[in-house]
Amino acid sequence: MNPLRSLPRAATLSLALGLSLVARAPLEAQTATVTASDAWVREVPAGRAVTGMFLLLKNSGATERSLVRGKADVGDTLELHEMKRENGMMRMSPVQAITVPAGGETALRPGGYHLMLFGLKKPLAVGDTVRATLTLDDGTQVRVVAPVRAMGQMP
Ligand SMILES: [Cu+2]
Repeated sequence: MNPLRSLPRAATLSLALGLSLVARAPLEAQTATVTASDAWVREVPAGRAVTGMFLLLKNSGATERSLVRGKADVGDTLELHEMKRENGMMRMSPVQAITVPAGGETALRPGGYHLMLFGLKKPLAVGDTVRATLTLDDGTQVRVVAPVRAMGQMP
């Protein structure tokens, strides 16, 4: 092989590879290391426009990730909440992020972290399904399909 001819070819090839890597970056960002499972939403009686969503977040990656926001198809707003005991009372408050440790998991469940759905367009009954999209701090998104469960039912 003539090295004088193959050199520019190699340069062209690596340029092409470089370009395709750049072009593919948004797709690779979609291969999130965080997945959601066991998702469910608490049943909402008529006259109430707020409910909670619960799920398990697992991080298979080597980097800690944080859930920073989300959106659900049934309501106007989705907030990240935390429920804590304060002076003997259970209080809930919004949090900026819910972290999922590298190689670990974070449970969102009644009495702890949860997602709060506000501005529900209609009551949610057992058998209904809620779809949500959660966004992580690296921009990746996790899609969630959550069945509605009865009020008192805990997983
Ligand atoms: Cu809440």
